[in-house]
Amino acid sequence: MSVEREVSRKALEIYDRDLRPLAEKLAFELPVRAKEPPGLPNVLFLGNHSSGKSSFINHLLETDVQKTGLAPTDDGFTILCHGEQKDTFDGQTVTTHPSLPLRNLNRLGPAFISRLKLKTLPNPLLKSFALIDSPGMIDAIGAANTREYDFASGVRFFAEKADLILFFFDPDKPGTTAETISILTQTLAGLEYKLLIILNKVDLFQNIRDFARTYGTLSWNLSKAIRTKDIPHIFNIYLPEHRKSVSEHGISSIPLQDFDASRSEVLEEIRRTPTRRADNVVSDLIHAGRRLVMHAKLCNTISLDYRKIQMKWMGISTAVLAAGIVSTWGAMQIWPGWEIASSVATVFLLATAGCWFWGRWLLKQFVGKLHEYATLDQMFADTFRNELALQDRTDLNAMWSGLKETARKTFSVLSPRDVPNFFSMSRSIRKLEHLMEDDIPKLRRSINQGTED
Ligand SMILES: Nc1nc2c(ncn2[C@@H]2O[C@H](COP(=O)(O)OP(=O)(O)O)[C@@H](O)[C@H]2O)c(=O)[nH]1
Ligand SMILES: [Mg+2]
Repeated sequence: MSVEREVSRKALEIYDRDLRPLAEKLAFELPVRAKEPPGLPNVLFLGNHSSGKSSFINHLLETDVQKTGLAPTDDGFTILCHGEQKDTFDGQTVTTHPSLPLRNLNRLGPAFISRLKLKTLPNPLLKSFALIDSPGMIDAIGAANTREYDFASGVRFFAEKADLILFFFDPDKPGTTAETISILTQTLAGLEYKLLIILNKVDLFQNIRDFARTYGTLSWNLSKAIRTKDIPHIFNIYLPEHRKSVSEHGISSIPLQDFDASRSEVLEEIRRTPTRRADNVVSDLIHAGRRLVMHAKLCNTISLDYRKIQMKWMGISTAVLAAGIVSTWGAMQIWPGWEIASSVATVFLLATAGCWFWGRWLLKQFVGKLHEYATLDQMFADTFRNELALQDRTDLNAMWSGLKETARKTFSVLSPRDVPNFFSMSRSIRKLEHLMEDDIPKLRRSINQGTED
């Protein structure tokens, strides 16, 4: 545990010393882990509604603490942690509790908080990690109508803090709901290293062909949604206490012994959560660093483009003004007196003002367009033209899809004028890249040495 604490301390130091100053200048939001004390290791349960998240929690804790059922039972998140007594607290208590590092949750709004619950129970497992149950995902159209809070932001908040994320699917909806896909592609982009994919309720398959078909569909959907090199391993499980009896089916289902082993592996992964912590702290730091580098490079491109327009129109205005001065002087030489010269001067002054205002208008248009995804996509393509031309950089594209919204928010509060100049930005970026290649891997090695000792 002391290695873990030491790694957390060093990671926080790097956040504060190397990442935060640049992040603040560029209105970039660092992950929650960088802002708050780490708190207890925790496991986040995500997935379609009625895929068995709450049932799995009950199975793990060997008690019926969470409500389960086929109809959507929950519309908010529930945190389960250790307490001497079984108790339930509301969201307000959770966010204001001094020993729970969850104050930042307040920014998700009152609708989110009013649906948040904290349950304590005297289960020894919960002494070493907390569990977070989430409301099931639904189709986008339904989601927009029924949820009064930003579900994706809630998921992102807990996912950044989590040490393990279990993503549940069931034979009914193997990855096809719109909300599931968008959470996987956007909200969890870059956090795949803590993700375990679970196909639950395998007892519902009546034969191997059904199982193979669903497994194939799920893999296919995942390959499109999770854009990492390797497709994550899928754990196929069922919960014995919910198993449909053979007589209910009328037909015998597939042999289930093998899936018992798979369930044990998942349970083992959950029990290992505390030891994943130190590794995750470093992975989070790398993830945050990479995002910040990408964001900084993008800011650099945008600020350069902005300054190009600015310089161009300042240059044109100055040239017109200079031409005006020369022409006025020339006019005075040819037609002595002010009569003609003043008209020439007026024409040129108006032309200068015209150019100046035109430049201002173009800059305003440029800033306005930064709220559009298409413009940001173009800026991303310009920034990483070389990298993207050389090979298929799925990783860059995936990171970009998770960062796009942040970039859009940034440029609603940050003017390209306020981005530090090109040289200072390039220096900061180089320093960060060095940190990612050198200092942080060293930190990772220190964990391995620490655990070997
Ligand atoms: N056949 C079968 N049913 C399950 C299994 N796990 C959960 N269920 C059922 O699925 C329904 C939804 O479960 P629940 O835990 O509420 O899903 P949640 O919405 O993801 O939390 C409940 O009626 C459970 O009885 C399983 O492994 N096999
Ligand atoms: Mg549930």
